[in-house]
This record gives sequence, C-alpha cells and structure tokens, in this order.
Amino acid sequence: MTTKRKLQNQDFARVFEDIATLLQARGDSVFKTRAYSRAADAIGNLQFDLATASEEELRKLPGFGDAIVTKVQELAETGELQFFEKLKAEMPAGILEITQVPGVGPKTAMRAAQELGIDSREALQASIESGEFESLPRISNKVAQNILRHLKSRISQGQRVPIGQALPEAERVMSALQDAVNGIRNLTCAGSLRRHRETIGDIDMLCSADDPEAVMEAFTTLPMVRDVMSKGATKSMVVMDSGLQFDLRVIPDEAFAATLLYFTGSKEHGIRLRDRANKRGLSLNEYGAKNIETDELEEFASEEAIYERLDLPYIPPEIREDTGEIDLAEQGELPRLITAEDVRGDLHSHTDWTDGRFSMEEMAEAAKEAGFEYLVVTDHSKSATVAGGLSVEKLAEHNEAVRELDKKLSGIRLLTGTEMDILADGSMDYPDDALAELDVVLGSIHSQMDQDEKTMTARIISAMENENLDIVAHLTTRRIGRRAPVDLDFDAICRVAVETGTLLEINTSTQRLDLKDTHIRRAMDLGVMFSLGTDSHRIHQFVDLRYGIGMARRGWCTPDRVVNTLPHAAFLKFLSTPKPERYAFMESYDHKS
Ligand code: DGT
Ligand code: CA
Ligand code: CA
Ligand code: ZN
Repeated sequence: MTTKRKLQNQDFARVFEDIATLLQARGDSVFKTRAYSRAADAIGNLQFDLATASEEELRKLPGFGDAIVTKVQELAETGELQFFEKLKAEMPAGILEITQVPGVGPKTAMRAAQELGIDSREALQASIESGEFESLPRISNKVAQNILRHLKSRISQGQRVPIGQALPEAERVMSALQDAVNGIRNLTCAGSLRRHRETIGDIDMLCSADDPEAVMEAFTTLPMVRDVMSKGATKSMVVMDSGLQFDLRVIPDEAFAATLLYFTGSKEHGIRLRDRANKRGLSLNEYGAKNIETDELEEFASEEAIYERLDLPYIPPEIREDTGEIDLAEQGELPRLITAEDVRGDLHSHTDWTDGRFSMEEMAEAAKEAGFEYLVVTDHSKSATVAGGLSVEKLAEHNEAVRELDKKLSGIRLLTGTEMDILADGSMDYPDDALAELDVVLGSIHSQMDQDEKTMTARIISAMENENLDIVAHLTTRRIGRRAPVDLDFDAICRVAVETGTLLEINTSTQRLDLKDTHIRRAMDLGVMFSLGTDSHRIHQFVDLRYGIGMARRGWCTPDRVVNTLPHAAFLKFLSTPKPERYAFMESYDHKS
C-alpha cells in the first residue's frame, strides 16, 4: 500500500541544490548555477508550504523568476522535473553522491567520474586508499587524506537519522495520530529517541487504547506514511515520506510500564535489569515480573515501581546504557541530571549584524519567549569573513546596540559578547582591550580544521590561556553526518580548561551537538565546567536547547557544573571573578537556593 507523496519544502530545496551542483560540474556559468542555489537557500527559510503556494506567493520570493517558478509548479504537480531528470541522465553517475562528501566540489567530482570512473562513495574511498585519486589535478596527499577522513566518518554512520530531524518528526506523527483517532492514551516514544541518542535508527512508539484496531487503521493511513510494511491487530510498522521507519504497539494499560521499560532499552541495560530480577526470583518481561516459582505475574503502574521492585531508584532513560548506571544507582549515588528548567540564560546567539537572519530585538524577544532570563549576543569576529564578521569598530557599535536594547527591553537581560575565531596559531581575532570590554568571549575554530592533533591541541590550549577567553565553543567543530570532528587531545584540553578556568561549551545546535555525550562524561570526570549555547541564528532555534540537554544528560552532567544555570545576578558575579578563580566560584555557589 502506497500513498502519493506530497513534496516538502526540503525536497524542492534538494532538487535545486542538486541542479546547481550538476550545472557547476558540467561547467555552466556561475551566473546560471547561482540562480538555483539561491532558490534553494530561499526555500530553506520559508514559513509556508511550497507545494500548495499560489503563483503570486512564489513570485514574491527572492530570485524566483519564470525559470524557478515553473519548475516549482511542475514539481508540485507531477512530483518530478523533466529538466532535472534529463540533466541527471546526461551526467556521469555518482556526481551528486560524491559531492555530499565535504572537500569534494562539483569540478573534482566530475573529473573523478570522467577520468577515474568514480561513481560512488565506496569507489571514491577505494581510489584514495590506492593513491590513484592523487593523480587528479590539485589533489595533494593532504587534500585526499582529509576527504578520506570525512568519508570514513560518514560511512560509519550508516543510515541513521540525526535526532534533530527524528524528534520533531516523531512529535508531528504523534500529534497527527492524536487528531486522527479517539481514545489513545499514553502515546509515547521509546527506544533510542527516548534515550536521546544523537542518531536514531527507527522510532518505537507505544500507546494504550480502547480500540487498538482503530488506532492501527489511523496510524497506517496517516498522510505522511509512504509505505506500510506490516499491519497487525496491535502492532504496525510503516515508513514515512522522510524515509524514517516507525513502529507502533498498542499495549494494555496494566502492562504499559513494563513494555515501556523494555522498549526504551538499551538492550544492554535491559539485560542487566533482567539479571537483577532473576536474583530476586523474578523473570522480568514485557508484561511485568513473573514469580519464577509460582508463575504469578506482578504488574506495575510505573517504571519507578519496577526499579523499586529491583531495589533501585528510578534511572532516567538517557543514561540507560549499561555504562555504570546500575551500580551507582544501587549505591544511591546517581547524579541529579540537568534539565531544561535549570537553564536560565543562553550564552551563544547570532543576529543580522553577522550571519543571523533576525534583528537583535527579534532574537531577544524569541529568547525571552523560549524562557531564557538572559541572552549573550555573540556575533562573529572579523576573520569570519563568510559570516560577515565584525571589525573592531563595528564590535564597539554592536556592544552599544546590545546595551541600548537591554535598557529598552523588559523580561530579558542582554549581555555583550562575541564568537571570536581562534586563529590558526592560537591567537585571538580581536586585540585584548576589545575583548576585555565584552561580557562574554566565546572562542571557536572556524578555519584550518585539518591541522594535525598536536597543532590543533596547542592552538586551543594557547587560546584558553588568554584571560579574556571565557568559553571554547563547539570544540570539535563536527557537523553530524557532514563533517568529521577535528583531531585533538581531548584530555589535555580538559586539564587546561580546569587549570585556566575556561568553560567548554555544549553547543545545542541540531547540526552540531558538540560536545557530545561521551565527551561530556569524560569532561565531567576530569572536573570541567560547561556552558550551554544554542548558537541560534534564527528565532525558532532557541528551543533546540532540548537537544543539548539530552546530550548533557547522556554525559551525566549535573546543573552545578553548567554556568548558565546561575541566575542573572550570580552569572554577572561569575563573570567579574578573575578567570582562574571561576571554578572555585561555581563550587562554592549554593546551587540549591
Ligand atoms: P535504534 O533504533 O537503532 O536507534 O536503537 P534502539 O535502542 O531504539 O533499538 P531498537 O529499535 O532495535 O529496539 C528498541 C528497544 O527494544 C531497544 O532499545 C531495547 C529493546 N530490544 C530490542 N531488541 C532487543 C533484544 O534483542 N533484547 C532485549 N533485551 N531488548 C531488545
Ligand atoms: Ca529504535
Ligand atoms: Ca525498533
Ligand atoms: Zn555561533
């Protein structure tokens, strides 16, 4: 069973991006290719559905002339674009696939295809590994090895979907299902999504209902369903338009807690719990706990009750990975994990002064709306030329604008800041006196990301030794599924962070999630303190805090280790404390009051 698929904005954008790539590979003029990439960009920012937009609405969009408008219409009506299909057919296979790899532009992809017959990621990897790839013009060993690094990290990731895509989609599906059928209770996601892993294989949904068959019918006929893999009386499996697979099980109320525990996983955590149950004469299953001698089934009203039956406190889903949580829980020493409610301010944001899309005032209002009490405005520094980084003079004006707006607004406090490039040699992108003026200085690696581990580590350490640099932002620079992390000695950086009083950022942007869970856990052990930053470039991105909270919780992070859990006044005190004494300030602060 297949329903006809309605194109989403991202599908249109994808087609135009692909056209731009193919035209560039073919050697068409920049003028012509740019029209398509600009159209793709414009679509990325739209607030309405392109598939159902009127011609009038389309023509109002920047760069939407006849050529683009008719193509949008053809795509919306037929689901296909003849121009694109013909173009793809004329070009060597694999160009689009290979240009997805960072470091491989359309021209290189074309040469690789024509001269070396490279038509896939796998062929590209083989060609680099054999050294053949370096026979192409302008491909040095260093360039080739860098591409290989990206290639390997991409391949190892397989077909999993980033949580930033999976979670909103799961929420849309749940709300569509609630609307489509009456009498659904406890509708929830289990599996890796509930544990907040950074990528998701498939989505495991559970609910209870009076009429399971009506729920199955509604689920398998949701408008976003592409294929129904199986449909049963209480369990169905579908693939959505996005390609994500969803399972839904209808569970009797009395078995719900046990089933939720089972399907939340992880598998390894579940195995440990079942061992524990066995030692207590119980066999834990999806329905409850069966007494091994009497065969009698004990049922549970909540996950808490099951843990309690196993002589454990409740263990939050994010840390159910069998990495020591059960032993610690047994000793009553589980940490109190940070929550979104603990976070008072956002320490990383951009406006239209640089590469943000909204004015300072719009961003401030949105941050307030999202529940933040303070916001640091951290536009880019002068070397970030692609992002329109601010000169020293502009930075002074920016500071003034932040202070003016802070006076004007109520309900949110603004602080001055910068997201400053850490230059290739570890030096600062602004003079010290300009940095000293700012409330908060973030330092970021945005250039020369292919330095070797020793150079990169020394670069970051040298930046942390500057007394004006408060926070290292998105330390590893990875972009999930797109760009591999830089090479660095993480432990060495953590040690210097502690020595110098520098914070490491947990960047909550869905593209980055950097630091990630394993880093955070290690850094927690090494005594590091953190900041949370949404890195918002648009007003709707402040809510992405939740993804960083997921990562932080997976990293066993507690609120007392995150500086922006401090109320505004205490945060100002923190900032006015000399950098080497700031960790001590956090340690002595009474986080409970
Ligand atoms: P994913 O989908 O790859 O992102 O990861 P999960 O954790 O969602 O795994 P999935 O969808 O295969 O299964 C969902 C949960 O069901 C899993 O976290 C634990 C439970 N589960 C699945 N297979 C097994 C199994 O063979 N043994 C046990 N004990 N539990 C399992
Ligand atoms: Ca799953
Ligand atoms: Ca599954
Ligand atoms: Zn940023």
